Amino acid sequence: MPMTLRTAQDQDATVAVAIGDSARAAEWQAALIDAAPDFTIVRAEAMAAPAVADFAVVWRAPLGMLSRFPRLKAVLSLGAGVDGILSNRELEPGVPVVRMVDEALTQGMVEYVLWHVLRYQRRAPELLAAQRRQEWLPIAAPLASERCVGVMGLGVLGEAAARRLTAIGFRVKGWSRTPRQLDGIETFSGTTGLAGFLGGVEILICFLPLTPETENILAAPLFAALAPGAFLINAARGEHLVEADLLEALAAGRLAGATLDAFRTEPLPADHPFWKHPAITVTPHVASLTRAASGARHLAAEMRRILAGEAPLHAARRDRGY
Ligand code: NDP
Ligand code: OXD
Repeated sequence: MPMTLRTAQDQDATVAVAIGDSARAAEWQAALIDAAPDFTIVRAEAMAAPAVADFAVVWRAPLGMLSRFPRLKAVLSLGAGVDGILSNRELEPGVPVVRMVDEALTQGMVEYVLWHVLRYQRRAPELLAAQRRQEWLPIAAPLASERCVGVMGLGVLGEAAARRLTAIGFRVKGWSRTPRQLDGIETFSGTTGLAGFLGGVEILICFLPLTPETENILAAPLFAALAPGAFLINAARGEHLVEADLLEALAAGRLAGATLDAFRTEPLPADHPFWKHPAITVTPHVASLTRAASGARHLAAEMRRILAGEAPLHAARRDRGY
């Protein structure tokens, strides 16, 4: 649902927002008015002259959207992942893309991760299945310090999750593209570091951006390199996962369970096998939602920086794809 935002500032910025969800469009419009009271906010579809737009604020930038705005100073993302924007062939080469970085988004993701990691560590799936059978099953759960959690992607979200998991006692390993050093976390990087990272991991969490290098990474060879009976949590993108390989690894017992928040097709089709699989938990891309109030403050601050001739704080790098 597109809308526009017009400022009364010297440069008279106009921003087009498209998120494809009218309820959230109204919420974002209100939040942007609060965050930038000196801006005038208008729905884009009501714009008489889209050619004057300085900024586009979008979720996945539907085709036909960006091409309506030929004079953009930047495209700002409503989500942390910018794959849906960077892959848009209507994005002009010199136009910066700004990522969503927001404390509330990070906190929400950390809570999602704690929920599922603790669920697996405390053997909740087995206990709940026993309850359904009315079976008293006094199984012991290992302590966090006896569990090894692997975090793929040590960016804004992965680092925050890895630190919190370390703080509550888990043994945490992390993997990134370039070398990172994080207190109390064993870190690995690049393709050469992948095997060392995966070895011994009992709960694997994916926080990678979707790029040509990371697409289909959650596949049979990777599952085989984890500790036998490991769990997978994919809070990144559906395209990271080879779905057939997951089903096969679960059937063979190489993986014990998976929690999936993002899918190749969203909403997940009604007849998809993941819905009813006893070892798969499906959540509908809600691991962490961008909060409009704090997200709009971030957007307003980045737009003001650009209007003032400064570089945005959280620009995606097109050369690396995230
Ligand atoms: P960042 O860009 O901050 O971090 C990305 C991390 O992945 C970096 O550590 C980066 O390495 C690493 N990385 C990138 N490419 C590779 C590679 N080829 N090999 C190894 N590591 C790699 O992203 P965020 O933490 O903000 O977000 C991560 C993803 O989470 C988003 O792209 C999005 O897909 C997903 N997401 C999902 C949400 C949901 O509700 N399900 C909500 C928000 C985000 P380096 O440090 O070297 O750059
Ligand atoms: C995402 C988000 O990138 O929701 O998936 O922020």
